[in-house]
Amino acid sequence: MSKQKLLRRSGFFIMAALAMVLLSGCEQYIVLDPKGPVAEVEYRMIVISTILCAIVVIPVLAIFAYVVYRFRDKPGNNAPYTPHWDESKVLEIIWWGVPILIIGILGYFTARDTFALANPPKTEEPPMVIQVSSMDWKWVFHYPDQNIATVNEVHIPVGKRVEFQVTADNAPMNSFWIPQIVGQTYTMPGMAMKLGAQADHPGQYFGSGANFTGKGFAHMQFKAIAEEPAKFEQWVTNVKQTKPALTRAEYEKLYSVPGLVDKQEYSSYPKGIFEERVMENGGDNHTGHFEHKEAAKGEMSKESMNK
Ligand SMILES: [Cu+2]
Repeated sequence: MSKQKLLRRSGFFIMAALAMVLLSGCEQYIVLDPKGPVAEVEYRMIVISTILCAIVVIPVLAIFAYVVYRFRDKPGNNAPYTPHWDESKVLEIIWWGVPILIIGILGYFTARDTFALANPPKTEEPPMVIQVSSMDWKWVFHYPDQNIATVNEVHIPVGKRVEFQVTADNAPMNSFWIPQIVGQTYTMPGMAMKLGAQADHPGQYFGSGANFTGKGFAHMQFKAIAEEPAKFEQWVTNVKQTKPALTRAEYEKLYSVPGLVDKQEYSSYPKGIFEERVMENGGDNHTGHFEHKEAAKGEMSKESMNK
């Protein structure tokens, strides 16, 4: 194959791949299809940063293509050869000014949204708390207000603020992620982190661990089911009436025996076991809801950590 043919052919493949990505729509890219206010802010950040990057990337690629074509070595090419220039005020201002401006804008939006999501506005109604433990290789959800628990499936009421408190139990660090509802937060043994979430549309959403944790990692997916508050309450009542209780012995088995389990629902669970496990594993609590273990404070004070 001649060089030109090869070039043309590879160009064709690149264009085809690009077209496939652009034309296939957003439905299969769930991060581009937010279903709640938190995911919407995150989606906006993706769009803003993509546009800002495009301001640099598109002209650079276009100039690159032009330079390669215009100044290629070819008999009879009369492109001027002027190697002895070193400074152009105009060009220097452009290629320092544009990136500085872009980083400034990007930094502003990133800082604004990150802080806004880390400290969500105080609402009159306290958020509903769901405590999440990642284990090898399953997700365990505790609902302290309802006193029920689920494994590998989480239910949340639509239109209500939910506070997820996340930790890893007897397992490596993982990352809790429901792309259409809330971005990732790391789950760590002995450490409780919190993140605010809300679903505005009923539906079943894909949830997953986004951090490699070993053999069963690929199966650590769960369904997040967002339903109208009345239906949510109905589900809670149903679980309370028809499902078995999660005993302490069974809970210990969940975190101490690595393996995959099916979806489970439990009418109750050992009260306070989430807090207890965080304390036992190190007691580094960032939720601001239960006490920080004295010994675990280290160099950070409780006040500074809860902020
Ligand atoms: Cu910490």
